[in-house]
Amino acid sequence: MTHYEAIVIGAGVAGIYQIKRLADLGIEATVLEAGGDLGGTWYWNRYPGARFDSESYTYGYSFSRELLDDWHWKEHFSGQPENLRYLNHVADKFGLRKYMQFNCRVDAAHYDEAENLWRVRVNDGRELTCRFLILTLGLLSVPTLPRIEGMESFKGRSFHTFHWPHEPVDMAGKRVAVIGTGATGIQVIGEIADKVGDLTIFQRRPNWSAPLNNAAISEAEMADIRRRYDDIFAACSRSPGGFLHEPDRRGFYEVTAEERKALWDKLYDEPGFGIWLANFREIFTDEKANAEFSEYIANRIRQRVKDQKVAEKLIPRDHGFGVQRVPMETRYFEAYNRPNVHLVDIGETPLVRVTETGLRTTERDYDFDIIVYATGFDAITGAYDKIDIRGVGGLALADKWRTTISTFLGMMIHGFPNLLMPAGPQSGSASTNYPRGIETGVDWCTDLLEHMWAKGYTRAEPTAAAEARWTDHVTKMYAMMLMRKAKSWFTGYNSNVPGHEQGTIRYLVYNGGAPKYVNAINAVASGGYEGVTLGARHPGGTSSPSLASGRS
Ligand code: NA7
Repeated sequence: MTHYEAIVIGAGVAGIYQIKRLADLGIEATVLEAGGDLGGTWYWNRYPGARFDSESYTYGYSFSRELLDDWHWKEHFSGQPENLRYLNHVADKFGLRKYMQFNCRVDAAHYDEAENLWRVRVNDGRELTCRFLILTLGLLSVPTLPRIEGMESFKGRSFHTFHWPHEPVDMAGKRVAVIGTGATGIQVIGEIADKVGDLTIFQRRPNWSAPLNNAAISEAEMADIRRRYDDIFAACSRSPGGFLHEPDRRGFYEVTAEERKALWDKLYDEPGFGIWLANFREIFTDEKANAEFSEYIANRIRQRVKDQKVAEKLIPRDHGFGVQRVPMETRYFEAYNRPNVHLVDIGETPLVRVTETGLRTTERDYDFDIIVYATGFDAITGAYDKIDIRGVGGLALADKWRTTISTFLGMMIHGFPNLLMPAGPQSGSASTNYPRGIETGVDWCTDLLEHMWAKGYTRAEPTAAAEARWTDHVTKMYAMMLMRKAKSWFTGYNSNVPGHEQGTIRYLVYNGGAPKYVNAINAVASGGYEGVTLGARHPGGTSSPSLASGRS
């Protein structure tokens, strides 16, 4: 049996940085990755139009000056192929690939109390053991398909956007259906509308969306960005979302309607999430302020979409702007002005089944060559549910989290010793510019490990009381947010996952903003990890970590 001091599950953005930290410390560790290669989100999501909504230079890792200096982001919002190249560049530059095992899906991870270690079962039949289990599973890594009849019967090609084929898909002249108009559907539709024969969009509920305003980055501009990296990352760490965009601190009601409109006109034409995150803070908390801004965006949609009946269907009625994740778009609304693009409102005429030749709604049959499912993810906890994770006394994590999620700082769980989640549910990473969040989470987890190794501890587990306090804090943060009323993956809603389709709120993300989160976790660390019981399971046992010499 092979033993490691630490096993990291998932070789995405978080797993790559986590193994870098462990490798630098000389710890014997491995990364188990279900995919055929590294990259996580950027390995899987190869659909046309997949790109950052974060400014590229705020998405890259900040840990290495040399890395920052040698990478040239080619676009302000870089696309999937380039993003995957970047992550491969990072792994190669720091020699991380040798620690990674691909095509290794972890089926189970059970805590062995007698030995104080984790037994990890891989789908190739191996059982590995480790002292520390570090889960970097991704927030949106378990795609979900609709539960409609006949999906296997379709004779054309069909795929979820997450499983978009690695080889190019020839769509020229084809009749294509896209189901779903979340961030993904909106990216795909804008990208393929002028490249396919006919495009039919099946929309259940529209989403609020605003222009990405992407542009290329020249050599000179990139040189300037490199000079400003310290300021860029400092700005990200000041902002609630880990972005360059900071809220407008003026009170919504302290300025005139004209001044508000002037800000919105400016933000609408600027790149990225500014329209969402550099807005008045009341947008997120005050129904009236939100309604006024939503109406502003609705008018923008009316101006961009020629057929006013279609425009009205693209305007959300069940939630205001920004209370769900705001998709950023490129030529999305203009797609509906094309004669080859058709909108089907499946809120009115629901999908009934997939047929051999296409889709059937309550109204009629449609024939297609390709069906694209842009139907989202079992977000944030889905990847945890897929592994049979058992803690003290054989308690299944899926059972512990069945009715309410509870964690300590979003990174540890009572009853699951030596299990760390640098970007777990209820952590800051789930609600921020992901790399900014995971660098914080990975550093905190690694600091805890270093503390344990230095002091000779072999077991860490948060107390039930500390976990209850954190979960209560996370829950209270939702109380002031309009977001709590919207059915989206932020609140744990997914119509395709049994148990999550009711829209009963699940407290999955930390809404206090990155600075507050970082203060909270740093206070725990500097206070000697109050709330975490640190101990040596076997008083006589060795505590020194096994170093990277390999030990089988
Ligand atoms: P989302 O944002 O969860 O969107 C999924 C979309 O698919 C949304 O429009 C759903 O409609 C629709 N959907 C889901 N299930 C069905 C069924 N069964 N029938 C019809 N329509 C359905 O996922 P995305 O992939 O777009 O974005 C996820 C994140 O990835 C995004 O936030 C970025 O951070 C990256 P609904 O609104 O539920 O009515």
